Amino acid sequence: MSSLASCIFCKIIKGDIPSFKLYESEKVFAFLDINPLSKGHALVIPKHHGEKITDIPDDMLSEILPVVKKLVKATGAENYNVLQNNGRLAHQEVDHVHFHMIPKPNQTEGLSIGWPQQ
Ligand code: D5M
Repeated sequence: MSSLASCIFCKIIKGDIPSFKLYESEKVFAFLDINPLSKGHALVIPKHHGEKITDIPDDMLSEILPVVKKLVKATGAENYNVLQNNGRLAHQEVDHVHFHMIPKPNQTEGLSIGWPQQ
């Protein structure tokens, strides 16, 4: 569990940790994943700090999926995964709610998603 003060994603939102920013609004922030599973792998997060999806106010949550959709369209990907992990056993590493948008390359090159097999 990370507090707001030590949360790396809160630091990214504030600009204290650099990121490749893709989108920002009053409630939502999106940036490239530092450890991408494919080219364009993005993370979309609420600016409100909450660990799991159940910790986020509905008005913030409802603004996230349209941003995920915008990013999918921006990549032009026809195949993609949208993932959201909650808790260590569900492979959540960063304790600030985030949605992964992972474009799937058309070719066999590129990395596959590991989570479902683990
Ligand atoms: O995924 C957490 C994701 O967060 C993982 O794909 C790496 C990414 N990450 C961690 N630190 C950073 C920074 N500093 N910039 C960009 N991306 C980052 P999870 O669903 O919790 O397993």
